[in-house]
Amino acid sequence: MMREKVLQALQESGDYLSGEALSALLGVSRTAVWKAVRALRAAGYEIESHPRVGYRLTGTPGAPTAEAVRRHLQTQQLGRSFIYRQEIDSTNREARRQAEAGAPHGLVVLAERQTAGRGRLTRHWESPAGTGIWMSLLLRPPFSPQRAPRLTLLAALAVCQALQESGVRDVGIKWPNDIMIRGKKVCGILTEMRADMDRMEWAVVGIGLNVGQRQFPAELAETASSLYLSCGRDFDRAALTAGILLAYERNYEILLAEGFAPIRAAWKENCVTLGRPVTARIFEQCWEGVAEDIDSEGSLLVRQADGELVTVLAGDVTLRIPDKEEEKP
Ligand code: BTX
Repeated sequence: MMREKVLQALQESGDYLSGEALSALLGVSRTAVWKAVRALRAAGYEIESHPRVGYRLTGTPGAPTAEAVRRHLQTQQLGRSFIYRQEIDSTNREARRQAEAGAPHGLVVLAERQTAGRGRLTRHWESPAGTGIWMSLLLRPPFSPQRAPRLTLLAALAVCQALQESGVRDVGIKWPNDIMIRGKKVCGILTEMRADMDRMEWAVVGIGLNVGQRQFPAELAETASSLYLSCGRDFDRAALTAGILLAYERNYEILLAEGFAPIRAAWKENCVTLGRPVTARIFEQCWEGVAEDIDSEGSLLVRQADGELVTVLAGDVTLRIPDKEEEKP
């Protein structure tokens, strides 16, 4: 359908596309392009148009704008301050800037598109417009920086719970910070902080969840997935954002009131890593064995072939879980 083709071209471009370029690309008249744009707008897509420069996609139905998220929000604090941007370098960077400028605990920064979305170790995080939830939570936790990995585990658990509550099946956590559906990554988490020896000044928990992507760039096609590709349907990103924030706040309150034990138990129930052979690599170091447990700091305990139990800290570790076939002797 012409509507879908115009939408895809605008999504892929992420910038202005002239009516002329669109009509040449799709092999139809400019009137046909304009009609498709009008139909998309009627269906809730926001498309800016300017004489000479052309069309640009600025919003999609179910976009997690501040107003849309507020309609679903049931939290006390998390997301009550909310910054929504069409485009940003990275929501983590913006949340850090806000934190340094004194923004309160609970601020959420969310962008429709990131131009410099980041994973760990400055890896690139693919964040196109109209398809994902790219957001960062600003927290001012009353505990020491050694406890920071817990904030990442909380986020993984919150995303998992919110997805399950939205009817998503087969979702699990790959230690420490990936959410997987049937072996493919749908969400990544990046936690950063400023702290002195015994107190965290702020922590920023960045969550990148693939929701509506119909396809991924070739280099990610094997490893990444979206909710649409895994479940075969669209999700309301605003409702999902509010669901994740509610789940995070609940877990955070449990952590403060009861400690890590109940979080650890819930986390373990949702983990796909435990009980499986893993290779954990961090820079030059490498451990191989069976993932046995996580400890009270959220570190992974790996039982090596010689029987020794090693503790692998979260952070920049890369964890490989061999495919089922590879596990066979
Ligand atoms: P990570 O280092 O575990 O994963 C990064 C790797 O994941 C990349 O090297 C690439 O192979 C793959 N990848 C890149 N983009 C995607 C994607 N959209 N879906 C699946 N796989 C992908 C994970 O780091 C942490 C990601 C956090 C992203 C959020 S988005 C909001 C916030 N702002 C920001 O800049 N980062 C966080």
